[in-house]
Amino acid sequence: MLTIFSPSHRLHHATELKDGHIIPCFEMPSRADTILKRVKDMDLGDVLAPDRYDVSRYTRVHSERYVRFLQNAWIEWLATGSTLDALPLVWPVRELRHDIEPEYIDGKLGFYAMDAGSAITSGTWDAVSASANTALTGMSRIVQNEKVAFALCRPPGHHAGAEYMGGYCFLNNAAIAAQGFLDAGAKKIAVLDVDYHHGNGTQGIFYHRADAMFVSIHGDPKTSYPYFSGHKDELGAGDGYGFNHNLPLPKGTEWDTYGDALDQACKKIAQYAPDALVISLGVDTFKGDPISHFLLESTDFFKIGERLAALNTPTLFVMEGGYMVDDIGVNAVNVLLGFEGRR
Ligand code: SP5
Ligand code: ZN
Repeated sequence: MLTIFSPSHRLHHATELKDGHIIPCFEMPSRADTILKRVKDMDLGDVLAPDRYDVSRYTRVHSERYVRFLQNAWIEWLATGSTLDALPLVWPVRELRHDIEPEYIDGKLGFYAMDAGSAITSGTWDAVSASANTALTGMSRIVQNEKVAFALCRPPGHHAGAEYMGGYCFLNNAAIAAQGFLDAGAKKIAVLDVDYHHGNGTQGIFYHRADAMFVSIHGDPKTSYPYFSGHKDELGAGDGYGFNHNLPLPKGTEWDTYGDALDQACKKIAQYAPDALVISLGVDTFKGDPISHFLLESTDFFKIGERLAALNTPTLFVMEGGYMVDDIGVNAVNVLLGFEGRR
C-alpha cells in the first residue's frame, strides 16, 4: 500500500488548555513521525511526497473567506504584537451575530473556531495545506487505479467544517479528498469515520448531499467531545436525508460492541455502493489513549482493516486522531496490515 507523507507537518506545533494550564497539544509532531516509522518498519510499501494543489481544491468544501482567514491569520496575529499561539477567546453562541465577519483578528478567531483546540502558529498554514495535499494525492493515485492508499495526514481534519476550525483540525482532509473523487468522476462517495470523536466537520460538509454518505462510530456526545453533534437522530437533511449515520457508543466500549457497530456501518456503506471509500482513521479508540474512552486493544485494529477490506471498494485511509504516541504507529498500521490480509 502506498503511503503519502509530508515532513511539513512539523511546521505546526501548538498549545492547548488543560486544567487551567497551557500545554503542548496532545496532537503533536511526534505522532506522524511515529506512524511513518512503523510504516517503514513493517514494509507497508512506498512512501511518496504529496503533489501541490491549488487552494481552489480546498474551497470545494470550505468557504473562500475561511480559507483566506487561515492563510492570513498568523500575519494578522503578529500585527497585534502577539508572538505566541493565536487562540480564540470569544465565540458567537446562540443569539449573538453570525452575519458579520469581524475585522479584527481576535474576533475572527472566535468567528471561525468551534473551540480553543486549534491554535494557529507561524507554520500552521504550510502544515495544513501540505496535509490536505497529502489526502488529495492519495485520492489522485486511487483515481489512477491504485486500490488503496494511506494519506498520513497531520494536522488531522474531521472536526473542521465548511467555515470553522476545531479539535486540532483546520482543513478537512477527508472531505477535500472525498470531493476530489466526485470531481474526478465518481458518482457516489462514502466517508467512514472511526476516530473516537464524532467527525462533526465532515458530517456538516455533506449533510445536505446524497452523493456523499457519512457514517461515524464514536464516543456518545452526551459524554464525549465534541458534545454538540454525533447523535443518532442526525440523519441528513433535504437531498441528504438518509445519507448520514451516527453510531454513538458509551465510554468503556470494547471490541465486541465496537465490532457490531462496525458491521452496521459496513452494511450501510455496502447498500450505498460507493465508487470509493474514504476512511477517517483515528486510533484514539485505543485503550491507552490519554484523551479518549474506548478500550480497543492493538490487535483489534487488524480486525477493523479486515472488515473494511471486505467492502471490496477502492479505499483511501486519511489519518485523523490518536494520542498514545508510543502505540499509534502500531495501531494505525495494524488497520492497514489487516486491510492487506497481513497480520
Ligand atoms: C482529531 C481529534 O481526535 N481531535 C480531538 C479533539 C479533542 N479535544 C478535546 C479533548 C478534551 C479532553 N480532555 C482532556 C482530559 C485529559 N484527562
Ligand atoms: Zn479523535
